[in-house]
Amino acid sequence: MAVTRGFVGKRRTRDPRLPPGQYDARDEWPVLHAEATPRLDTARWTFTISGLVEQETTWTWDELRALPRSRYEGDIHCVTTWSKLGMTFEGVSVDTLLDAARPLPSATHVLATSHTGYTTNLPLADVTGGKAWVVWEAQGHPLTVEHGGPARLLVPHLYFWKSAKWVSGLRLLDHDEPGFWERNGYHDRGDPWLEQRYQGD
Ligand SMILES: Nc1nc2c(c(=O)[nH]1)N[C@H]1C(S)=C(S)[C@@H](COP(=O)(O)O)O[C@H]1N2
Ligand SMILES: [Mo]
Repeated sequence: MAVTRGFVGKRRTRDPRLPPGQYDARDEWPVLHAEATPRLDTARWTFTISGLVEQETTWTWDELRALPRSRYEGDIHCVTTWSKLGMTFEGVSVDTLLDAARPLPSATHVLATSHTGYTTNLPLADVTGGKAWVVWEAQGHPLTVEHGGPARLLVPHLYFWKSAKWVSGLRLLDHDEPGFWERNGYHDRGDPWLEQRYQGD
């Protein structure tokens, strides 16, 4: 019956928000990390922007949370093929942090670091212009420790391994320096719409 076929066809339509090769994880939010989950005390937690900046700057937990808030509403995409659509994160825009530290003209890349030693590299252009955040809330609740709490980097237009959990800072560099997964075969940039999963993609 035509009506039934139409209905089935519609149900099988791929959500246009899903990049190629990705599926919608719906109610599930997988937890993925390489290292042991750390226990970080917000009383001693800091976030530092260092390297090629006019003013190396460190924020305490309270100082970070006193900055103007910024929200991301949208999708995230893990290279292991799950995506989550319509997520809400809150924190501070990386632009606000860089405005304080003032990158030197020679800065072209950043290396994001974590309190655990995890690293990931990004072109400076991928963390400026409203494309990246340091977030401490997800779905209206404080970020859980499994998902990187107290705070993580969020760079949602790239595969999620760029969103360093337990983030400790950004180091500005005049060259690209591969991070943890990038040294282990993942792509340097990781654009999910171009399926930049592995080196050479
Ligand atoms: N510190 C740290 N951050 C990390 C990782 C990691 O191993 N260590 N893995 C990345 C990868 S591959 C993914 S998919 C996401 C997973 O975040 P989630 O556990 O909140 O879903 O964290 C990213 N950030
Ligand atoms: Mo991932």
